[in-house]
Amino acid sequence: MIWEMFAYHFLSLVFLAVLMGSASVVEQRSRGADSNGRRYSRIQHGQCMYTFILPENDSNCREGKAGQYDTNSLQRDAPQVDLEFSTQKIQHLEHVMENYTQWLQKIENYIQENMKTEMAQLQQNAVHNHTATMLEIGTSLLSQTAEQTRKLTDVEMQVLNQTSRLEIQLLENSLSTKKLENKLLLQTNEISNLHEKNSLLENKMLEMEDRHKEELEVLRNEKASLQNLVGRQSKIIQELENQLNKATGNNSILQKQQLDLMETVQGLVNLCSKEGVVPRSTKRTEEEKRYRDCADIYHAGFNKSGVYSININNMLETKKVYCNMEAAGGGWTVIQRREDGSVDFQRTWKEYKMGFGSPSGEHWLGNEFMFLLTSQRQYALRIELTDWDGNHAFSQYDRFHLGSEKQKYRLFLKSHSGTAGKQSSLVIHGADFSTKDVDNDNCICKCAVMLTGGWWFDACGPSNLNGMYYTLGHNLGKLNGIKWHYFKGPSYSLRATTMMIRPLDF
Ligand SMILES: [Ca+2]
Repeated sequence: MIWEMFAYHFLSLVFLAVLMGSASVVEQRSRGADSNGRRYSRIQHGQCMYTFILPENDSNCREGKAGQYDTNSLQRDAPQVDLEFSTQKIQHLEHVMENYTQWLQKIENYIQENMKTEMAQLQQNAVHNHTATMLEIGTSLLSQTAEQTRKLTDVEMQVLNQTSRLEIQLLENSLSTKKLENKLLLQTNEISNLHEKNSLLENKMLEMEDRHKEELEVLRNEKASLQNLVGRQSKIIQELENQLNKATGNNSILQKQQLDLMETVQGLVNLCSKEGVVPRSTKRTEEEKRYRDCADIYHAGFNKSGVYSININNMLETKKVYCNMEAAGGGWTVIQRREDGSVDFQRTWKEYKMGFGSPSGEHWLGNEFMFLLTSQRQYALRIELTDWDGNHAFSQYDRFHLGSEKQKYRLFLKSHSGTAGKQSSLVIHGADFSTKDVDNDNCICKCAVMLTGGWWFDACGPSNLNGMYYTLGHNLGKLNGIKWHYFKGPSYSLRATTMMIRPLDF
């Protein structure tokens, strides 16, 4: 019961104690009476002061009911009922009050003591807490500073790295610039060397040009000397040709002498044969004398190609000719033949007039004989050609005869046909005969000199079967070869040719 009461009082006064505890714990107590004679009890607790007005007996105050206690008795003067009773009561109350105050003091003391320990503990705790918080703050500050320092160090490292990189780059740049400078120096040196070389070459070029000029002069001199030589050579050739003509003339004289001898021999044979029997050989010659051409011989029964003798009315002497008895029915008197280049066709007017070569091989029958032959009857002309691939072709004319020497052995033709070109490669309207020494062509130039051989050149015309003989591999691109334009073109030299005539009425 005591503890319960204590707890009650304690709880009811804790608030008051706390209020007082926050201020000064010093307490003063005083009692007295005011100017009206009322008693009071005053308690000074710290800065606060509590005044308790005590009830008192007033003679002017009357009590309504005896023994009834009024709740407002503290604020008005109680009526004077029973003074003794009231004094007793007051004393009792004072006693109680004192008890209360004692209790309060005890509580205060108790509270103070408790408060002291608690305060000490609280202070200690506060100090601990403060120190802990301070420590925490310190540690946090330390950690922050550490982080800051780390960051600073990082930044410093970065700055250092950057600076080192920049330094390296600078070094590299300086190195590259040095290299470039070196290269520039080398190039300038090379350029200067090249300039020197160029100047040397220019000097050499100049020297070479000088030398060339000298050489050119020397060559010109040599050319002039060579031209002189050529002139001399051509003179010598001319002289040789003259000598050769003389020799051929001598040869014909010898042939005549041979014929005379033959005749005398014939006479002697006739004298010897008293019985008048004519030998077979003489009979044959008499028969041969009758033959005007190979057609006659063919008709006489000779159908094998070969060399035969013919006799023309106006001529006393016989002429050896080659008869082609096979081509196109036979009976052809060959007037020209090329087959191997064994005979030179670069001949003079006189040679082409008289004829040259051998009837069994390459030859030209002779313009004079051809004129005589073609004057006795009407003839056709057949020209057979062979190229270097073995191809054969022919051109044929229904009319062929030559003019006299006065007519410059002019060519007369009619009606061309054959396989060696649709057009005639001989000048169909006629042309005079030209040789290297007699120019009768229609050109300002000399066709016979340019194209070689003797031919019926026009200006210079599409044919020349008496040109230079070129062998296989050299026969192309030759304008002065054996040409038959409408068969193989203007610069193809043929392999073989034959010109032969036969009477139109064969
Ligand atoms: Ca001319």
